[in-house]
Amino acid sequence: MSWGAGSFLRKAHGRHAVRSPLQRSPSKYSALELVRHAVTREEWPRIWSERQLRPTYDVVVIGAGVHGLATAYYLAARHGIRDVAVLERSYVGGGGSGRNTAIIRSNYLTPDGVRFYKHSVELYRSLARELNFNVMFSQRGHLTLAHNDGSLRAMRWRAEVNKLEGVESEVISPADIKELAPLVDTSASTRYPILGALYHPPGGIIRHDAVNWGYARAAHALGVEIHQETEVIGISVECGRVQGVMTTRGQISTPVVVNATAGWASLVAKMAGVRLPIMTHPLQAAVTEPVKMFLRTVIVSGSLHVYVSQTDRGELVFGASTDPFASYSTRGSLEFTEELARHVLDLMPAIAPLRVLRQWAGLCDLTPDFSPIIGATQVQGFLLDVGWGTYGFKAGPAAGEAIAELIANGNTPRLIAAFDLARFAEGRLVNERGAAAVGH
Ligand code: PYC
Repeated sequence: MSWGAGSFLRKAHGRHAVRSPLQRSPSKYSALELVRHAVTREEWPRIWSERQLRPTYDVVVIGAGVHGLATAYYLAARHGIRDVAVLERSYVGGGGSGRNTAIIRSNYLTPDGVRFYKHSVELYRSLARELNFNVMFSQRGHLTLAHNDGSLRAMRWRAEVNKLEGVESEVISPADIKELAPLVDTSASTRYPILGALYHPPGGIIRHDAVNWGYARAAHALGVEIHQETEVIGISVECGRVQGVMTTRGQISTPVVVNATAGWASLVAKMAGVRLPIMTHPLQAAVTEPVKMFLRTVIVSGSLHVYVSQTDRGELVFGASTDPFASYSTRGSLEFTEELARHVLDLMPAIAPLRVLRQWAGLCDLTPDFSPIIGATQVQGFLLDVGWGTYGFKAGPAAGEAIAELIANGNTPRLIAAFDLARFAEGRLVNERGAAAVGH
């Protein structure tokens, strides 16, 4: 879909030609610099700084999570569009981007989904180099366990689609699982015997805060402004075109607004008069005390509603299914911890002595087909990068890159064409429910 951004861009580039560019190199992170700072005791510069909120920008991005920051970074880095403000009601990475369980994978079910997440994994692979920021991406393999014939069938299907799209995935036996994850109980006598698993070697974990900070630092160095504690409370639209946003710190006029929020996506869209088929549910997670490394792969059990990985610091990070009611609450619950412990111990009885340190919740915007809504809307200049459900963090780089391209060129990139808002009215659903880590 084309939405006429080309004309906006010609204007924007003209203005950039006369404006002095804010671009400057961020301080380089290298072994040499580390030694120099140790010797000189010179302080490291802040990775981004506050700037005065201005009354106009070429592009306003709502949400300073991985999606919003990646969009701003790619706009500046790939398209030279630097007059960009990222507005955040709380702090950088304070929403889903700092609350997820940091699992990266591309073993989806639909060809559109697999292609999209495959590209996102590729961008994640080169992100540390691109941003000069250690995002600690560790492709340590990802196992989705099957406890019944139906799950095994779905995994064979996913493996075939993955292979056709060039993504490494295969169904493996309980004996192979035992080799990859010795503490998982693969015996036939366990309560929910494991029949096999979908093994996805490129899957893994990342340090999610580092991804947010790395994008923020790189975008800021290119001239992008990041405004924390700046909540959007209104979006003005005239004659079908976006005109600007009202914030808790004043009004901004702009021809392009990107809704890159999670948890509040439908409420933000409503400000522009755009209705979204989204229900918001909390998703809880927890982390244990650190222990010596014993679990290399990421383990997911949809039937037991649990996924677990071990960080490089040694903590186990757990998650479950979304809470069974719509809510904007980010509080943890005792029920969650009890259920989680029960299911985790069904899988790995040996970890019973481990203590939980912390639990928290994030918000997931669930669409009817468990695929995102990304692209243009009926309001010219109002773009969506929303509805990621429980898949949002994995998608950030590819979504940000695609939205930046849409803004710069005015055409919807092929990679996101299937995820348009119109599909719900036109019956073109992209059903990714079967690729969910756990039930919803
Ligand atoms: O889809 O891999 C996933 C996932 C993990 C946690 C929430 N979703």
